Amino acid sequence: MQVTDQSLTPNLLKSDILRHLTFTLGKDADTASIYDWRMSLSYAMRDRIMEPWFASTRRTWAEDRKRVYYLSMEFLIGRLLEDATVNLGLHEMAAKTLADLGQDFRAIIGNEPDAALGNGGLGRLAACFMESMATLGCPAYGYGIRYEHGLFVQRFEGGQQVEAPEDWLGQTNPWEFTRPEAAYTIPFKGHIEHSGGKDVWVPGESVIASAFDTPVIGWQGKWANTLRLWGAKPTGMFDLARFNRGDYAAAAESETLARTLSRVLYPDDTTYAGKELRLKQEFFLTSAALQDILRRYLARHSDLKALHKHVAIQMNDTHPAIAGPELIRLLHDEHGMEFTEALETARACLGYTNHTLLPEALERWATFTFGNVLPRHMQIVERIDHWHKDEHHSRPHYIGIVKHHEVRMGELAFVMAHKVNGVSALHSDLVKTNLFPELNKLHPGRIINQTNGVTPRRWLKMCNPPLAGLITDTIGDGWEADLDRLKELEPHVKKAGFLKAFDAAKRKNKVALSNWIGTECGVKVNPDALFDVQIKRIHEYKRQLLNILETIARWDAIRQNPGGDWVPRVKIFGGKSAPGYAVAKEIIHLINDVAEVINNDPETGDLLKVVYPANYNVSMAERLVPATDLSEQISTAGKEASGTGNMKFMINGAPTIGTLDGANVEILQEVGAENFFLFGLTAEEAMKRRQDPDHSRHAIEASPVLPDVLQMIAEGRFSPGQTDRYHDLVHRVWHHDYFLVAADFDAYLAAQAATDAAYADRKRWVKMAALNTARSGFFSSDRTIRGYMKDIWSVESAL
Ligand code: 26V
Repeated sequence: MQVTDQSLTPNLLKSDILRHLTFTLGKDADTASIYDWRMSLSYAMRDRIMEPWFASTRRTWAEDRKRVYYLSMEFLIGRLLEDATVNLGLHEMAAKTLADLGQDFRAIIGNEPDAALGNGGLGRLAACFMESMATLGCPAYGYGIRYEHGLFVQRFEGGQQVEAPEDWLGQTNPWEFTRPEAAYTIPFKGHIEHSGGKDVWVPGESVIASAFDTPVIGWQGKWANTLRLWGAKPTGMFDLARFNRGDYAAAAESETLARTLSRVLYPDDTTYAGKELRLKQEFFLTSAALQDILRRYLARHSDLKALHKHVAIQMNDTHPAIAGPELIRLLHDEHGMEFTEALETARACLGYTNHTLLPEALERWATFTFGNVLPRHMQIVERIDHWHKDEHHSRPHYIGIVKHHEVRMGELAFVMAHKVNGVSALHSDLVKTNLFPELNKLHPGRIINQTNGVTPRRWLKMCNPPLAGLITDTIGDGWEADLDRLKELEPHVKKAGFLKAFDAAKRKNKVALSNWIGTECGVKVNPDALFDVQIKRIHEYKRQLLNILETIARWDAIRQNPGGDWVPRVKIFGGKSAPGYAVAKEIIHLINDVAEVINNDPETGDLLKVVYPANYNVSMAERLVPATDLSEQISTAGKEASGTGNMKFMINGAPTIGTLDGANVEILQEVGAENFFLFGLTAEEAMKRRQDPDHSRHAIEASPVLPDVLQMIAEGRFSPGQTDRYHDLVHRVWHHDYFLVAADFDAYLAAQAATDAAYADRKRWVKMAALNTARSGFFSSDRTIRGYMKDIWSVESAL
């Protein structure tokens, strides 16, 4: 197998780039734009991926290896060019070659659009998993949708979020290969006919799913897998007969459906909306993937009963949970397998990962919608439900897949999977005890844990060259694919020289970020201030509100005592709200309003700044994470399934201020309590606290600070042009504080005071930061994928 390409010399790379510039882009070096250079470099890198890609595919076929199929409605992959140069071991050579050609490498990297085919954590996890599977030599395909428009672009107008369409495919995408030969018909609607003792689905409409392949190259180019994204196309010529009858709109139905199906990513990851188009997208992805999987299997095998020995299918949340009924339909209706056997075969192939406990995000489809869009699947779901009830006579009457005229996708996924997993230790426990307690009793051992991870190639090697360089200088190379080796940094954490170098690496990143903030936000920040960062989707449970309330309290305290021994701080926020999530949008408005007042206050000056760069995305995270001093992970305990941003910060040497929620629990365990700023109610205490109907009023009245902070907001101190702007928001904190902002406020303030004290002691802080990096090895997604391979997929590495 290919390791880093040794045959490529700087001269060869240069001629590759120039050849692509001439023959692929049709441009002369004198007139080439930054786009042309970026495309030429991308093609030159892509050329180097082909050999390992083909070799991996050939090996998998030749050795008849079991393959993993990762089904996900989201792949938040971000930019691919720099990642490719890093994994091919060509980063330095590429940078130098472009410099020789008189080009700015960083600017070329920055010219690539950020592929935002996802909302947040779930989609980014899928992207990290793809990279880790390639690194580990796990034969795998990712299956998703080739959305023409990714997650919307966020702007602020008067401090409020405004959404604009994203257009990543507006320019040619150099990483994808069109595969017109891989195309499947995806049927919808219609009715069921009974003929020959069988139920036969007569679809009312259909589209074609057509494949676009992107190679995913692992570390050192030893293995490459495929991310196969489906685009929708009309089934053929439009209906000429209907057109001739003057029925123009109906004649173009397939065309309209095809246009809309893969047009845009659903931007709401907070509430399940029950929209028919979303259900159609889910079936479109799932059916195309399963048809492709069976075609590939049947090319070499004939016994469909042995499918599970060769095929492992992972459902990323319930979004592709129609995979259960669809695989049964394909096996039973199309290939004649007996129903129960089809069900058991499907279940042996399928795994289900749960990513949220929030009831409003759990998918449930009205049987009316479900039966209308997928009439045959409605029958199959009912049959699965009856079969399950018959198998388990002790199943309580209130448990079922179809209940109250709804199809519950969580229950469906659970029943149709041989393994169900949560994404952190705490979350998996809650999946057992709170989400599926009865199903867990009926199927002991089915629910397991696989704590999330992130790829250290992108989230350390690539995004943080100063720290990555220091690590290599200190413990040698090899840590990139064996992150536990970061432990070897521990003995060095005692040495002044190492700590000085660690501090210098962080400071370099902070200076770079300060400059960027200056241009991007027009705010001058002091790189020696404590950079306190909260970046993630805006959601009430993530409690950006708690953070901004503390910011106001801090501002007020500095003004009360301007001569105090304050630690200068920069509060950095980033994140988008779902377009229809009014409360989240209010919080965004408040943060921007508070920033406006604080940043223009000469009394507090450099002691406190608040910045909120618009349009947070993967590339912005790559800039912010390495420059962060303090990682904000302050969700209401029991609500954040895992978090993965928390891990990125830890790896990059930022201690956490956080609650006992999601993977924070495991971060705390790994790093030790003395290197983590813990505060707040536990999940259990939070549930108890809510039983007091007046919990927020009690908490506010008991707090020496919170009443004043809320009063300032309510009076319009931050919205002088509209003093009642935040009346509703303040009222909610007083009376409907489900996420316990008030209850945790004083504890958060105290924890923040502890961060000031720790930061003021330079040596102590740098040591803490370094220990965070040294003890972060567990959070590599390589570790996570090894767990899935062993416990869920039963698949071996090909390396
Ligand atoms: C939910 C929904 C609801 C219905 C319609 C569209 C839609 C799209 C996405 C989602 C995803 C919500 C679940 C999610 O993103 N969970 C996050 O998963 C991360 C990876 O496991 C984890 O780290 C985060 O804690 C968790 O919030």
